[in-house]
Amino acid sequence: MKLYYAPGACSLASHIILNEINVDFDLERVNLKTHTTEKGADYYAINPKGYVPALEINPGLILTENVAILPFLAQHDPKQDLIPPSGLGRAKVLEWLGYLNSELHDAYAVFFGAPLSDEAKEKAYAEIDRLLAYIEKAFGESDNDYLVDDNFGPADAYLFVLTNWSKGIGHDLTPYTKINALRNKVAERQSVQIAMRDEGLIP
Ligand SMILES: N[C@@H](CCC(=O)N[C@@H](CS)C(=O)NCC(=O)O)C(=O)O
Repeated sequence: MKLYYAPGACSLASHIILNEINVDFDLERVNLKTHTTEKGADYYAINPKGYVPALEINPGLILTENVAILPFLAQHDPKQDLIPPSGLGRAKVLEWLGYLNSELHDAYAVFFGAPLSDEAKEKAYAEIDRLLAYIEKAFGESDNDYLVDDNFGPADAYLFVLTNWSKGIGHDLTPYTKINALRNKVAERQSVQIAMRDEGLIP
């Protein structure tokens, strides 16, 4: 398998899950400005959507979209801990992935387009806060160690990656004590440390 990624982008969640499942995989960095890969390939020819992540499962067989790639990779976990194979537990993981992808990811993405006025920034921070407040409350009211039950999984990796962006956009994460506790636990995982190091995000 090969993951097309950009350092620190949402593709980091797939990178983390690849490290968790103990498979051989390659990485190829994508320059999202020029849409070329580090090997000089035209990225549009690999993923016509132009964005990361893209997972090459076999030569020429490409899977895109976080909500498809993350459960696909997680189900390859030999211990079957990352995502339940069926039933409500699996649906709960997909429920979180849907929320993170279509709500929280979009709210952060506003900062990665054209520069925002101060007023637009305040509105965008407020939207991120509204979405995080839901997570803080829902997760805080559960007895779970992770977003779904007590097992780390793709939704935790995705939330970790999205909230990593707060610093770069000047958004204050400190009020979210439950989310921060979860983030700290996720950050300690070897899979996360290795992925971040391999993407050049930490020494
Ligand atoms: N719907 C896509 C969105 C992926 C996405 O937004 N990727 C960003 C990085 S986090 C990207 O590549 N942006 C560059 C671009 O759209 O050209 C998914 O969930 O996989």
